[in-house]
Amino acid sequence: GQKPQAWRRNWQSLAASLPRRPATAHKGRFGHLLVVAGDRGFGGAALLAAEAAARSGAGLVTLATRPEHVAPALTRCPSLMVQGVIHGSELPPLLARATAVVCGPGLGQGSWGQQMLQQVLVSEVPQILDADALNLMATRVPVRAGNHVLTPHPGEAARLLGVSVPEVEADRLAAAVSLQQTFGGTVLLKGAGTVIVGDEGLPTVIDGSNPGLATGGMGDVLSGIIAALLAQTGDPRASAEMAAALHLAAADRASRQRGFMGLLPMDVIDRLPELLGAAE
Ligand code: NPW
Ligand code: AMP
Ligand code: MG
Repeated sequence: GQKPQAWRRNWQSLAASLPRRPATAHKGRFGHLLVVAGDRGFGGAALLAAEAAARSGAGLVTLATRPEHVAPALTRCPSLMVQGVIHGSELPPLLARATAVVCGPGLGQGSWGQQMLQQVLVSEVPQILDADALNLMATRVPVRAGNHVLTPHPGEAARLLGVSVPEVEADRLAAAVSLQQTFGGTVLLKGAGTVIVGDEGLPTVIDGSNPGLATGGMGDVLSGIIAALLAQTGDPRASAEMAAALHLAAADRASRQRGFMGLLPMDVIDRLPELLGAAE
């Protein structure tokens, strides 16, 4: 028969590659994630990514954010280690302790965000680059090929490729492949029928759609999930695939309960542990 252009996958088929948790497990085995996020006005994006990561089994999560977000973040989620940072020079000691880093949710495109992104890009830490990290890459900051996962939505993909959103949407598979060829690493193109492309092998499409996800902050949750799985597995592509399927399965559960309208990122985050637990 004809060769498939892409593998179509769902949560059930991907859950098997999750790391095991033996009875003797301790937090040091499940990675230390650094979340670099949240310029002025976008503290929520940082917190959503960090809390989603904590609910996705990361051993430790440190959030590096604008100092004004420290107190609200600790009030909301005291299991996080929250560091207020002002200059890029404050990041390397935090990066040195991280097994993975996610940079971009609510990062802004000003000098604060640029400094933070520069430090992440020069580090060797496996990294998820999302949102404003991608917007900065599209205009100012060159990315080196390597151990990153890029997670553009169609608007961000269009900026990175220098084309329009309808052009991206007209052939999502081709857009994702083109991004991977240009920037290297693993590329996850968001939206209904999320596409994941790595260095080798066929692309993966995560089957299914959920209009409840079409609201602010849902992408920040996805970044946190991918990053937490990357901190645990060290495998960028498998983490991206599992996370996209898990994010959709959690949204499907939440929307069965509450419907599509008014679904919030926290509703999705709340469903993560039960899905992860059932998959073990
Ligand atoms: P249009 O309108 O269709 O032409 P932006 P952002 C397009 C932070 N956030 N299919 C669409 O274009 C983020 O982390 C903070 C097709 C749309 O106008 C970022 O740092 C929150 N097109 C920052 O805000 C919660 C699609 O892209 C444009 C598409 C800006 O990020 C919200 C929007 O993209 C947010 O996460 C699709 N599926 N999806 C917080 N609580 O702190 C998007 N587009 O201009 O990159 O803005 O995504 O809101
Ligand atoms: P962002 O635009 O960065 O907030 O990301 C939105 C997140 O929700 C991504 O993970 C998208 O794949 C997902 N999403 C948005 N709309 C849909 C949809 N209609 N079906 C499935 N996933 C969606
Ligand atoms: Mg986003």
